[in-house]
Amino acid sequence: MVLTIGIIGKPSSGKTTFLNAACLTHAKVSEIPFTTIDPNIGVGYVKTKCVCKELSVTDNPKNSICIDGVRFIPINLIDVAGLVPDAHKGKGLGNKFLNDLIRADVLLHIVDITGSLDKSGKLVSIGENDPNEDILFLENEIDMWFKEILERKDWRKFTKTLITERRKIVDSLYERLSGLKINKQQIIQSLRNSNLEGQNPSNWTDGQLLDFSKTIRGIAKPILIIANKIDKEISESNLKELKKKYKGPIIPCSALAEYFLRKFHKDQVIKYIPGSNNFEIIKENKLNSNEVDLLKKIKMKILSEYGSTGVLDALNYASFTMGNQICVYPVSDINTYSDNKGNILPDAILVEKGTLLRDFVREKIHTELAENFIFGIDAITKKRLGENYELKDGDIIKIVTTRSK
Ligand SMILES: Nc1nc2c(ncn2[C@@H]2O[C@H](COP(=O)(O)OP(=O)(O)OP(=O)(O)O)[C@@H](O)[C@H]2O)c(=O)[nH]1
Ligand SMILES: [Mg+2]
Repeated sequence: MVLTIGIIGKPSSGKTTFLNAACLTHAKVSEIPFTTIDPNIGVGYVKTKCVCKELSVTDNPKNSICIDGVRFIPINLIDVAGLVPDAHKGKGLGNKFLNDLIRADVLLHIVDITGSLDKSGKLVSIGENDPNEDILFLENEIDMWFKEILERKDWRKFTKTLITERRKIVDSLYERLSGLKINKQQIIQSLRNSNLEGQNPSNWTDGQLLDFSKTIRGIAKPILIIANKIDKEISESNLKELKKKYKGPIIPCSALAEYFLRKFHKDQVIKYIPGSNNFEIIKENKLNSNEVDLLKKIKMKILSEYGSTGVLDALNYASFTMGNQICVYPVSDINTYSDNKGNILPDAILVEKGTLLRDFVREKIHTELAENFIFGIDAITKKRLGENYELKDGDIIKIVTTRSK
Protein backbone atom coordinates (compact mmCIF):
# COMPACT_ATOMS: atom_id res chain seq x y z
CA MET A 1 0.00 0.00 0.00
CA VAL A 2 1.52 3.24 -1.18
CA LEU A 3 0.68 6.49 0.59
CA THR A 4 -2.18 8.23 -1.23
CA ILE A 5 -2.82 11.95 -1.23
CA GLY A 6 -6.19 13.35 -2.34
CA ILE A 7 -6.46 16.76 -4.01
CA ILE A 8 -9.61 18.72 -3.19
CA GLY A 9 -10.91 22.25 -3.62
CA LYS A 10 -13.54 24.33 -5.33
CA PRO A 11 -13.68 24.36 -9.15
CA SER A 12 -10.81 26.09 -10.98
CA SER A 13 -8.59 26.47 -7.92
CA GLY A 14 -5.84 24.53 -9.74
CA LYS A 15 -6.23 20.94 -8.52
CA THR A 16 -5.49 19.29 -11.85
CA THR A 17 -2.62 21.70 -12.53
CA PHE A 18 -1.16 20.62 -9.17
CA LEU A 19 -1.52 16.94 -10.13
CA ASN A 20 0.08 17.54 -13.53
CA ALA A 21 2.93 19.49 -11.92
CA ALA A 22 3.59 16.82 -9.30
CA CYS A 23 3.22 13.81 -11.60
CA LEU A 24 3.98 15.21 -15.08
CA THR A 25 0.60 13.90 -16.21
CA HIS A 26 -1.48 15.52 -18.95
CA ALA A 27 -4.92 15.63 -17.38
CA LYS A 28 -7.20 18.32 -18.80
CA VAL A 29 -6.88 21.79 -17.29
CA SER A 30 -8.98 24.87 -18.11
CA GLU A 31 -10.38 28.01 -16.50
CA ILE A 32 -13.91 26.65 -17.02
CA PRO A 33 -15.30 25.30 -13.71
CA PHE A 34 -15.93 21.55 -13.49
CA THR A 35 -13.31 20.64 -16.07
CA THR A 36 -12.57 17.51 -14.07
CA ILE A 37 -15.44 15.09 -13.63
CA ASP A 38 -13.85 11.65 -13.42
CA PRO A 39 -10.86 11.49 -11.07
CA ASN A 40 -7.33 11.83 -12.42
CA ILE A 41 -4.59 9.80 -10.82
CA GLY A 42 -0.83 10.08 -10.93
CA VAL A 43 2.40 9.13 -9.22
CA GLY A 44 4.29 11.95 -7.54
CA TYR A 45 7.32 12.02 -5.26
CA VAL A 46 8.25 13.09 -1.77
CA LYS A 47 11.87 13.66 -0.86
CA THR A 48 14.01 12.72 2.10
CA LYS A 49 17.72 12.64 2.86
CA CYS A 50 19.02 9.31 1.56
CA VAL A 51 21.20 7.13 3.79
CA CYS A 52 23.68 6.59 0.91
CA LYS A 53 25.78 9.67 1.76
CA GLU A 54 26.31 8.69 5.41
CA LEU A 55 27.31 5.19 4.34
CA SER A 56 29.52 6.50 1.51
CA VAL A 57 27.98 4.12 -1.01
CA THR A 58 26.72 4.70 -4.54
CA ASP A 59 23.19 3.37 -4.62
CA ASN A 60 21.10 1.88 -7.45
CA PRO A 61 17.51 2.69 -6.48
CA LYS A 62 14.77 0.57 -8.03
CA ASN A 63 11.48 1.78 -6.56
CA SER A 64 12.65 5.37 -6.12
CA ILE A 65 15.21 7.91 -7.39
CA CYS A 66 18.32 9.27 -5.69
CA ILE A 67 19.72 12.64 -6.81
CA ASP A 68 22.81 13.94 -4.98
CA GLY A 69 21.94 12.10 -1.79
CA VAL A 70 18.26 13.04 -1.85
CA ARG A 71 15.82 10.15 -2.19
CA PHE A 72 12.60 10.76 -4.14
CA ILE A 73 9.98 8.22 -3.08
CA PRO A 74 6.78 7.57 -5.05
CA ILE A 75 3.33 8.31 -3.65
CA ASN A 76 -0.11 8.20 -5.29
CA LEU A 77 -2.17 11.28 -6.01
CA ILE A 78 -5.87 11.55 -6.82
CA ASP A 79 -7.44 14.72 -8.21
CA VAL A 80 -11.22 14.90 -8.05
CA ALA A 81 -14.03 17.16 -9.29
CA GLY A 82 -14.54 20.58 -7.70
CA LEU A 83 -16.66 20.90 -4.56
CA VAL A 84 -19.07 23.78 -4.01
CA PRO A 85 -20.95 24.81 -0.83
CA ASP A 86 -23.82 22.40 -0.13
CA ALA A 87 -22.33 19.76 -2.42
CA HIS A 88 -23.55 17.25 0.18
CA LYS A 89 -27.09 18.40 -0.63
CA GLY A 90 -26.43 17.82 -4.34
CA LYS A 91 -25.18 21.29 -5.38
CA GLY A 92 -22.69 21.45 -8.27
CA LEU A 93 -21.68 17.92 -9.07
CA GLY A 94 -22.72 16.86 -5.57
CA ASN A 95 -20.20 14.93 -3.53
CA LYS A 96 -20.68 11.41 -4.88
CA PHE A 97 -17.20 11.55 -6.38
CA LEU A 98 -15.70 11.95 -2.91
CA ASN A 99 -15.84 8.18 -2.67
CA ASP A 100 -12.86 8.23 -5.01
CA LEU A 101 -10.96 9.69 -2.06
CA ILE A 102 -11.74 6.83 0.28
CA ARG A 103 -8.18 5.49 -0.13
CA ALA A 104 -6.54 8.85 0.58
CA ASP A 105 -4.40 9.15 3.72
CA VAL A 106 -4.13 12.94 3.65
CA LEU A 107 -6.01 15.62 1.71
CA LEU A 108 -4.52 18.71 0.08
CA HIS A 109 -6.96 21.58 -0.16
CA ILE A 110 -5.95 23.68 -3.15
CA VAL A 111 -7.13 27.21 -2.33
CA ASP A 112 -7.20 30.02 -4.90
CA ILE A 113 -5.23 32.61 -2.92
CA THR A 114 -5.92 35.36 -5.48
CA GLY A 115 -9.51 35.49 -4.23
CA SER A 116 -10.73 36.04 -7.78
CA LEU A 117 -13.06 33.07 -8.09
CA ASP A 118 -16.42 32.78 -6.38
CA LYS A 119 -17.33 29.61 -4.48
CA SER A 120 -18.37 27.86 -7.69
CA GLY A 121 -15.15 28.76 -9.50
CA LYS A 122 -16.59 31.62 -11.59
CA LEU A 123 -14.34 34.61 -12.20
CA VAL A 124 -15.09 37.63 -10.01
CA SER A 125 -12.99 40.75 -9.42
CA ILE A 126 -9.58 40.15 -7.85
CA GLY A 127 -9.70 39.85 -4.06
CA GLU A 128 -13.51 39.66 -3.93
CA ASN A 129 -13.52 36.13 -2.53
CA ASP A 130 -12.16 35.45 0.96
CA PRO A 131 -9.92 32.32 0.85
CA ASN A 132 -10.65 31.69 4.54
CA GLU A 133 -14.32 31.13 3.69
CA ASP A 134 -13.25 28.55 1.12
CA ILE A 135 -11.33 26.73 3.86
CA LEU A 136 -14.40 26.71 6.10
CA PHE A 137 -16.95 25.57 3.53
CA LEU A 138 -14.74 22.89 2.10
CA GLU A 139 -13.91 21.41 5.48
CA ASN A 140 -17.61 21.36 6.25
CA GLU A 141 -18.36 19.48 3.02
CA ILE A 142 -15.72 16.84 3.83
CA ASP A 143 -17.09 16.50 7.38
CA MET A 144 -20.60 16.10 5.99
CA TRP A 145 -19.32 13.40 3.66
CA PHE A 146 -18.08 11.45 6.68
CA LYS A 147 -21.41 11.97 8.42
CA GLU A 148 -23.16 10.58 5.37
CA ILE A 149 -20.92 7.52 5.34
CA LEU A 150 -21.88 6.89 8.95
CA GLU A 151 -25.58 7.42 8.29
CA ARG A 152 -25.64 5.37 5.10
CA LYS A 153 -27.63 2.14 5.21
CA ASP A 154 -29.93 3.34 7.97
CA TRP A 155 -28.18 4.80 11.00
CA ARG A 156 -31.25 4.39 13.27
CA LYS A 157 -31.58 0.70 12.47
CA PHE A 158 -27.85 0.32 13.02
CA THR A 159 -27.99 1.94 16.46
CA LYS A 160 -30.93 -0.29 17.45
CA THR A 161 -28.98 -3.43 16.60
CA LEU A 162 -26.26 -2.19 18.95
CA ILE A 163 -28.76 -2.52 21.78
CA THR A 164 -30.74 -5.57 20.75
CA GLU A 165 -27.73 -7.60 19.68
CA ARG A 166 -25.52 -6.15 22.45
CA ARG A 167 -22.80 -5.42 19.93
CA LYS A 168 -19.70 -3.51 20.94
CA ILE A 169 -19.90 0.15 19.89
CA VAL A 170 -16.27 0.51 18.81
CA ASP A 171 -16.29 -2.73 16.78
CA SER A 172 -19.53 -1.78 15.06
CA LEU A 173 -18.40 1.74 14.20
CA TYR A 174 -15.13 0.26 12.94
CA GLU A 175 -17.04 -2.04 10.59
CA ARG A 176 -19.24 0.80 9.43
CA LEU A 177 -16.19 2.93 8.57
CA SER A 178 -14.25 0.08 6.98
CA GLY A 179 -12.34 1.06 3.87
CA LEU A 180 -11.65 4.55 5.22
CA LYS A 181 -8.29 3.46 6.69
CA ILE A 182 -9.40 4.07 10.28
CA ASN A 183 -8.31 1.83 13.14
CA LYS A 184 -10.12 1.02 16.37
CA GLN A 185 -7.79 3.15 18.46
CA GLN A 186 -8.72 6.18 16.37
CA ILE A 187 -12.40 5.45 16.90
CA ILE A 188 -11.87 5.25 20.67
CA GLN A 189 -9.92 8.52 20.54
CA SER A 190 -12.65 10.23 18.48
CA LEU A 191 -15.39 9.08 20.85
CA ARG A 192 -13.37 10.49 23.74
CA ASN A 193 -12.61 13.79 21.98
CA SER A 194 -16.28 14.30 21.14
CA ASN A 195 -17.36 13.44 24.70
CA LEU A 196 -19.31 10.43 23.48
CA GLU A 197 -17.36 7.73 25.26
CA GLY A 198 -19.69 5.18 26.81
CA GLN A 199 -22.81 6.75 25.31
CA ASN A 200 -24.91 4.54 23.12
CA PRO A 201 -25.12 5.98 19.57
CA SER A 202 -28.89 5.41 19.62
CA ASN A 203 -29.03 8.37 22.03
CA TRP A 204 -26.74 10.63 20.02
CA THR A 205 -28.30 13.82 18.73
CA ASP A 206 -27.70 14.86 15.12
CA GLY A 207 -25.20 17.43 16.43
CA GLN A 208 -23.29 14.76 18.35
CA LEU A 209 -23.16 12.56 15.26
CA LEU A 210 -21.72 15.56 13.38
CA ASP A 211 -19.16 16.17 16.15
CA PHE A 212 -18.03 12.57 15.95
CA SER A 213 -17.88 12.75 12.12
CA LYS A 214 -15.71 15.87 12.31
CA THR A 215 -13.34 14.36 14.84
CA ILE A 216 -12.86 11.09 13.01
CA ARG A 217 -12.49 12.94 9.69
CA GLY A 218 -9.73 15.09 11.19
CA ILE A 219 -7.87 11.96 12.23
CA ALA A 220 -8.51 9.81 9.17
CA LYS A 221 -8.20 12.46 6.48
CA PRO A 222 -6.33 15.51 7.78
CA ILE A 223 -6.46 18.49 5.43
CA LEU A 224 -3.41 20.60 4.50
CA ILE A 225 -4.07 24.07 3.08
CA ILE A 226 -2.24 24.97 -0.13
CA ALA A 227 -2.35 28.66 -1.08
CA ASN A 228 -2.15 28.24 -4.86
CA LYS A 229 -1.44 30.83 -7.57
CA ILE A 230 1.11 32.77 -5.48
CA ASP A 231 2.60 33.88 -8.80
CA LYS A 232 -0.20 36.47 -9.08
CA GLU A 233 0.34 40.05 -7.89
CA ILE A 234 -2.40 40.09 -5.21
CA SER A 235 -1.42 36.74 -3.68
CA GLU A 236 1.26 37.89 -1.26
CA SER A 237 -1.03 40.31 0.61
CA ASN A 238 -3.92 37.82 0.48
CA LEU A 239 -1.68 35.18 2.02
CA LYS A 240 -0.77 37.57 4.85
CA GLU A 241 -4.47 38.23 5.48
CA LEU A 242 -5.29 34.54 5.43
CA LYS A 243 -2.55 33.81 7.98
CA LYS A 244 -4.25 36.21 10.40
CA LYS A 245 -7.50 34.24 10.16
CA TYR A 246 -6.36 30.66 9.67
CA LYS A 247 -3.86 29.41 12.23
CA GLY A 248 -3.06 25.98 10.78
CA PRO A 249 -0.17 25.31 8.39
CA ILE A 250 -0.44 26.91 4.93
CA ILE A 251 1.92 26.07 2.08
CA PRO A 252 2.36 28.87 -0.51
CA CYS A 253 2.39 27.34 -3.98
CA SER A 254 2.42 27.97 -7.69
CA ALA A 255 1.39 24.74 -9.34
CA LEU A 256 1.67 26.41 -12.71
CA ALA A 257 5.30 27.46 -12.13
CA GLU A 258 6.21 23.92 -11.04
CA TYR A 259 4.54 22.53 -14.14
CA PHE A 260 6.57 24.82 -16.43
CA LEU A 261 9.84 24.04 -14.64
CA ARG A 262 9.31 20.31 -14.79
CA LYS A 263 8.26 20.45 -18.44
CA PHE A 264 11.31 22.52 -19.44
CA HIS A 265 13.48 20.08 -17.50
CA LYS A 266 11.90 17.11 -19.27
CA ASP A 267 12.57 18.83 -22.62
CA GLN A 268 16.19 19.25 -21.46
CA VAL A 269 16.06 23.03 -21.79
CA ILE A 270 16.72 23.65 -18.10
CA LYS A 271 18.10 21.59 -15.23
CA TYR A 272 15.64 21.63 -12.34
CA ILE A 273 15.34 19.34 -9.35
CA PRO A 274 11.77 19.39 -7.98
CA GLY A 275 11.60 21.19 -4.65
CA SER A 276 14.74 23.24 -5.17
CA ASN A 277 15.05 27.02 -5.06
CA ASN A 278 16.87 27.34 -8.36
CA PHE A 279 17.29 25.98 -11.89
CA GLU A 280 19.89 26.29 -14.59
CA ILE A 281 19.17 27.14 -18.20
CA ILE A 282 21.16 24.73 -20.34
CA LYS A 283 19.79 25.46 -23.84
CA GLU A 284 18.85 29.11 -24.00
CA ASN A 285 18.58 29.00 -27.81
CA LYS A 286 15.59 26.66 -27.46
CA LEU A 287 13.64 29.31 -25.52
CA ASN A 288 11.70 32.19 -27.08
CA SER A 289 11.67 35.60 -25.39
CA ASN A 290 8.35 34.95 -23.63
CA GLU A 291 9.71 31.76 -22.13
CA VAL A 292 12.89 33.49 -20.98
CA ASP A 293 10.72 36.17 -19.30
CA LEU A 294 8.54 33.50 -17.71
CA LEU A 295 11.56 31.73 -16.25
CA LYS A 296 12.97 35.04 -14.94
CA LYS A 297 9.65 35.77 -13.27
CA ILE A 298 9.53 32.31 -11.69
CA LYS A 299 13.05 32.77 -10.35
CA MET A 300 12.49 36.26 -8.94
CA LYS A 301 8.88 36.14 -7.77
CA ILE A 302 8.59 32.57 -6.60
CA LEU A 303 11.85 30.70 -6.04
CA SER A 304 13.74 33.63 -4.47
CA GLU A 305 10.79 34.86 -2.46
CA TYR A 306 9.26 31.60 -1.22
CA GLY A 307 12.21 29.21 -1.53
CA SER A 308 10.43 26.84 -3.95
CA THR A 309 7.23 26.50 -5.98
CA GLY A 310 5.65 24.75 -2.99
CA VAL A 311 4.46 21.59 -4.77
CA LEU A 312 7.02 19.25 -3.28
CA ASP A 313 6.86 21.03 0.10
CA ALA A 314 3.12 20.37 0.12
CA LEU A 315 3.58 16.67 -0.62
CA ASN A 316 6.40 16.38 1.92
CA TYR A 317 4.48 18.14 4.69
CA ALA A 318 1.37 16.08 3.95
CA SER A 319 3.32 12.81 4.02
CA PHE A 320 5.88 13.25 6.77
CA THR A 321 4.27 15.73 9.16
CA MET A 322 0.56 15.03 8.73
CA GLY A 323 0.79 11.43 7.52
CA ASN A 324 3.54 10.57 10.09
CA GLN A 325 5.59 8.70 7.54
CA ILE A 326 9.17 7.51 7.98
CA CYS A 327 11.46 5.87 5.42
CA VAL A 328 12.85 2.36 5.69
CA TYR A 329 15.31 0.53 3.38
CA PRO A 330 14.92 -3.27 3.12
CA VAL A 331 18.05 -5.12 1.89
CA SER A 332 19.20 -8.75 1.51
CA ASP A 333 22.88 -8.27 2.30
CA ILE A 334 23.75 -6.39 5.50
CA ASN A 335 27.36 -5.83 4.49
CA THR A 336 26.82 -4.34 1.04
CA TYR A 337 23.29 -2.99 1.72
CA SER A 338 22.14 -4.58 -1.50
CA ASP A 339 19.35 -6.84 -2.76
CA ASN A 340 20.10 -10.33 -4.08
CA LYS A 341 20.90 -8.87 -7.51
CA GLY A 342 23.55 -6.54 -6.09
CA ASN A 343 21.50 -3.32 -6.28
CA ILE A 344 22.61 -1.11 -3.41
CA LEU A 345 19.77 0.35 -1.29
CA PRO A 346 17.25 -0.61 -3.99
CA ASP A 347 14.04 0.33 -2.21
CA ALA A 348 12.99 3.20 0.02
CA ILE A 349 9.64 2.43 1.61
CA LEU A 350 7.35 4.81 3.47
CA VAL A 351 5.67 3.47 6.60
CA GLU A 352 3.73 5.13 9.38
CA LYS A 353 5.67 5.99 12.54
CA GLY A 354 5.02 3.30 15.12
CA THR A 355 4.88 0.45 12.58
CA LEU A 356 6.20 -2.82 13.95
CA LEU A 357 8.58 -4.99 11.95
CA ARG A 358 6.03 -7.81 11.60
CA ASP A 359 3.39 -5.45 10.16
CA PHE A 360 5.97 -3.92 7.83
CA VAL A 361 6.82 -7.37 6.46
CA ARG A 362 3.15 -8.27 6.03
CA GLU A 363 1.85 -5.01 4.61
CA LYS A 364 4.75 -3.52 2.71
CA ILE A 365 7.02 -6.36 1.70
CA HIS A 366 5.05 -9.49 0.97
CA THR A 367 2.29 -11.46 2.65
CA GLU A 368 4.04 -14.67 1.64
CA LEU A 369 7.28 -13.56 3.28
CA ALA A 370 5.36 -12.72 6.44
CA GLU A 371 4.31 -16.36 6.80
CA ASN A 372 7.95 -17.44 6.83
CA PHE A 373 9.25 -14.41 8.69
CA ILE A 374 11.57 -15.17 11.61
CA PHE A 375 13.41 -11.97 12.49
CA GLY A 376 15.09 -8.87 11.08
CA ILE A 377 18.69 -7.65 11.22
CA ASP A 378 19.69 -4.03 11.50
CA ALA A 379 22.27 -3.63 8.70
CA ILE A 380 24.18 -0.94 10.62
CA THR A 381 24.45 -2.46 14.09
CA LYS A 382 24.09 -6.08 12.80
CA LYS A 383 21.73 -6.65 15.72
CA ARG A 384 18.80 -8.98 15.56
CA LEU A 385 15.36 -7.32 15.56
CA GLY A 386 12.27 -9.11 16.85
CA GLU A 387 8.86 -8.96 15.25
CA ASN A 388 7.76 -6.30 17.75
CA TYR A 389 10.62 -3.98 16.85
CA GLU A 390 9.30 -0.47 16.10
CA LEU A 391 10.81 0.83 12.89
CA LYS A 392 12.85 4.04 12.90
CA ASP A 393 13.41 6.54 10.11
CA GLY A 394 16.41 5.55 8.00
CA ASP A 395 16.48 1.93 9.19
CA ILE A 396 18.23 -0.46 6.81
CA ILE A 397 16.84 -3.90 7.49
CA LYS A 398 17.33 -7.46 6.32
CA ILE A 399 14.30 -9.71 6.67
CA VAL A 400 15.23 -13.26 7.58
CA THR A 401 12.73 -15.97 6.68
CA THR A 402 12.77 -19.75 6.93
CA ARG A 403 13.63 -19.71 3.23
CA SER A 404 16.55 -17.32 3.52
CA LYS A 405 18.18 -19.35 6.28
N1 LIG B 1 -1.55 31.84 -12.26
C1 LIG B 1 -1.80 30.58 -11.94
N2 LIG B 1 -2.81 29.93 -12.53
C2 LIG B 1 -3.05 28.64 -12.18
C3 LIG B 1 -2.23 27.95 -11.21
N3 LIG B 1 -2.72 26.70 -11.08
C4 LIG B 1 -3.77 26.61 -11.93
N4 LIG B 1 -3.97 27.75 -12.59
C5 LIG B 1 -5.00 28.07 -13.61
O1 LIG B 1 -6.29 27.90 -13.01
C6 LIG B 1 -7.21 27.43 -14.00
C7 LIG B 1 -7.90 26.18 -13.46
O2 LIG B 1 -6.95 25.15 -13.34
P1 LIG B 1 -7.34 23.60 -13.16
O3 LIG B 1 -6.09 22.89 -12.79
O4 LIG B 1 -8.11 23.09 -14.34
O5 LIG B 1 -8.32 23.74 -11.91
P2 LIG B 1 -9.18 22.59 -11.18
O6 LIG B 1 -9.18 22.95 -9.75
O7 LIG B 1 -8.68 21.24 -11.56
O8 LIG B 1 -10.63 22.86 -11.79
P3 LIG B 1 -11.89 21.83 -11.95
O9 LIG B 1 -11.40 20.55 -12.55
O10 LIG B 1 -12.80 22.57 -12.87
O11 LIG B 1 -12.46 21.67 -10.58
C8 LIG B 1 -6.40 27.15 -15.26
O12 LIG B 1 -6.58 28.26 -16.12
C9 LIG B 1 -4.97 27.06 -14.75
O13 LIG B 1 -4.02 27.45 -15.72
C10 LIG B 1 -1.15 28.68 -10.61
O14 LIG B 1 -0.38 28.18 -9.77
N5 LIG B 1 -0.99 29.97 -11.02
MG1 LIG C 1 -9.57 19.67 -12.48
